[in-house]
Amino acid sequence: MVKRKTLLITLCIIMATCCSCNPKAPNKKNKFHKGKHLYSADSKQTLPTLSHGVLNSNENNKNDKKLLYLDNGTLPNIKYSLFLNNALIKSYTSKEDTSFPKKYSTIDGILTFRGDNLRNSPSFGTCNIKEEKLQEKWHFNTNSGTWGGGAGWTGQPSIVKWPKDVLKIMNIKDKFKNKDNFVEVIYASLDGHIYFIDLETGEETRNPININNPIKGSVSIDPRGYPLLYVGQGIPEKGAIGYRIFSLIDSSLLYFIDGRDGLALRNWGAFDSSPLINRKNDSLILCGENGLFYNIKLNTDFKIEHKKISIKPEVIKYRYTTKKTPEQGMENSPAVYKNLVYFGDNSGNIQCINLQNMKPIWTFDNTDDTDATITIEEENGKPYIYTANEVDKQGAKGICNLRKLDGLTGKVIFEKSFEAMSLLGKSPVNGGALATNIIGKNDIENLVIFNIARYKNFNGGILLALDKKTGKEAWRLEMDNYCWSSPAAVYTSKGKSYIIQGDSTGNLFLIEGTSGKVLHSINLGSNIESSPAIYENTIVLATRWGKFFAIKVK
Ligand SMILES: [Ca+2]
Ligand SMILES: [Ca+2]
Repeated sequence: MVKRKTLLITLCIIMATCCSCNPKAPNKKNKFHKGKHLYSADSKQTLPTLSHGVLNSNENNKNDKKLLYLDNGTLPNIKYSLFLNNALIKSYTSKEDTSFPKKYSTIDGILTFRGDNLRNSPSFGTCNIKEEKLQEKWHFNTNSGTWGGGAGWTGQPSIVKWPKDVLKIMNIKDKFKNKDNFVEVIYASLDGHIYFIDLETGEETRNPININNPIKGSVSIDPRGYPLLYVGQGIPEKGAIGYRIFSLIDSSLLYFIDGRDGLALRNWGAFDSSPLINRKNDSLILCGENGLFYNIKLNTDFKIEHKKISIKPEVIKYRYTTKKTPEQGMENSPAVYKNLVYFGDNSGNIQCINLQNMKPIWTFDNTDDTDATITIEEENGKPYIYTANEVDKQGAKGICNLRKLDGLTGKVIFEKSFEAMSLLGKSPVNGGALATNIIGKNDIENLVIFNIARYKNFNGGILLALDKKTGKEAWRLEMDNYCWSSPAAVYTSKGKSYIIQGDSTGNLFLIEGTSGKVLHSINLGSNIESSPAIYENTIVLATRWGKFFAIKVK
């Protein structure tokens, strides 16, 4: 999902197709059994049997592209297959509780895209705001490769306050190891490097890691505070394309997932998706642009006293087709509630999968390409999800639907439709929703806030606040320039909300959360596609052309 070149490459792979604009009701009704932690569509589900181990494994069938029809009768719209370490398996059950812990991370900071498994926490801590102004604190110049530098879409950094004992054993410069309240920014660039920067000063804290290929997605850092970095590759230039896990003790590569996978139904190996790591059961989940969903038992062995970390992954791959999969692949980041994972795909399917047995629970036709990450909120012990689609397969004009769905059934709670445009052609730049929404907290706890690109006019956009219960519009901010960058909310200790929003001409806005009123803006010089991560009063984000910025909210 980078403009120009990426989409050129992607265009060679995709088939131009016209999808139905009519949203459909969810496919199926399933009975749900609410246990202590687990939700299941399968009343006979038994726990536990074995850990990430082979269940009913049959032949080693690496090249078999025939799909098993596992959920006979319950989900006629989806066919899927499961592979464990590349062997086809008939079914799977984890012996462990696969639900995510309520608190995503044990350490301070922003460790994955939008901060946690609900994908609704891009800001850490509270913001002390007096003047209601934005001010540059520092900027950092990246290199520039064929794709430029800085960061693209989704391009969010991680911001990490390391545990002291872990800080000691990593290859960080000594002055930072001994610095009080040291917080490290870890930022992957379109120039092919992952940079390490002191949040306070903008100085480099260690040598960059170079993967020699442009990175578009957002890095993840292990939520246990382990020195592990997870990063996807956006474009193939040198060598294989795929997903990498590095040790941050010595910057060594521990593991590589080859995105061009004989089991996949699409021969495109990029990863814009940012994974989630379940610290309770040592597993990682990730979406691939090859159409595979990965559930990986990491088998992490961290011996801090020996300054050693290793992983020994066991990989489950989930492959599927629906009646609506002209284009395979996922570019958004999986969102999780307990043991239920949600993601959208390039064809506009949304699905919910039970991590306990890797069975799909429901699918939903979300109209068009869905790259914006789904967000989740629990209401009365039940998950609800928010999602919005692009205008892509629909053509130069189409409908962007903002939706709230019941997370257990896929049933529509509300749906609001807006006309939007898209740039087609050899270098398409899509409109509709590319930005991930905000589910409001504190003084905007009644609101969900979406951004629609190319609304009303071709270059324009709109930031829209809707009532969470009804979908009724609470306020709107029509914008001269569209936004792919996700809005992010910060809150004062008293619970007053402010929205941070970057646009495609480099404007960064500070907006009052309750009213949508622009309070201040600064211009960073070029297109902001990246989404911000915010640590207390400091926003970190990038422009497409060569710069990372730390911006203070005063
Ligand atoms: Ca897409
Ligand atoms: Ca698209």
